[in-house]
Amino acid sequence: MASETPQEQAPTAASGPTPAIIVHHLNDSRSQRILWLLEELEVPYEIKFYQRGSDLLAPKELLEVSPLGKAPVITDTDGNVNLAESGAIITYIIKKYGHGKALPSQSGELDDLYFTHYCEGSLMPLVVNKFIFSIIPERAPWFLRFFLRGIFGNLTSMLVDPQLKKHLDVIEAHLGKSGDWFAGGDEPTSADFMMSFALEALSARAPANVGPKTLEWVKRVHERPAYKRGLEKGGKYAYL
Ligand SMILES: N[C@@H](CCC(=O)N[C@@H](CS)C(=O)NCC(=O)O)C(=O)O
Repeated sequence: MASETPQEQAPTAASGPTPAIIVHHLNDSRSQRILWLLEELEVPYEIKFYQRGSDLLAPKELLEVSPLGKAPVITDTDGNVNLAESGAIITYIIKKYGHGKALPSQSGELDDLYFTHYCEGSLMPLVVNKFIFSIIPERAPWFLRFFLRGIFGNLTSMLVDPQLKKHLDVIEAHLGKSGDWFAGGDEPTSADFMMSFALEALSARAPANVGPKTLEWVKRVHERPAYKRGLEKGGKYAYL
């Protein structure tokens, strides 16, 4: 959700010129995508850190910058904008601050568009369900765990895993054709920044159906100097 009144000018990470952009960064979250993007584009930024609670939810302070209280959110002090939703943020930053970087070639435009939207629209709901279904039994009172493991295990294997396998096969086949990046070419584009969180999480926590090309792609992302800088500034990250 976008608004035009930033709540807070936060202190923190970057050096150099005074950054216009503040990244509201939740640990182990999709906001890692934004740090990677900003490092690739060499756009100065500051980070305001938020820590998940023991319930894994974001702290209520995030509600001060975005009504849904989810990460990522950016504040762009040049324009007094608060913007949530990683796809929107990535498109906004590339357009306003990219100076022509991170754009696909003409032949990659459709793939870039597709995977930029596919990630949150179709893939992430499955990833989130898989992780939530595995967490629920472990957080239940001990005497319910055995039964809940059975129920949620069945739900996962009947409803989530077959779908997820289909998606991972499509992704693997796509990377087999596109080469290093989702939209082809020599440099990551919007599609790659979006896909990073989903494929990192699956490779780290549920690698069973993640194909070799997809694992290579995740490795390629992690080897980027810009990715490493974002990681260093963002702090501990669970999905490496
Ligand atoms: N579709 C949104 C999803 C935002 C979202 O669910 N973020 C998670 C972190 S990965 C979050 O804030 N979780 C904490 C919570 O729900 O309290 C996006 O791409 O930005």
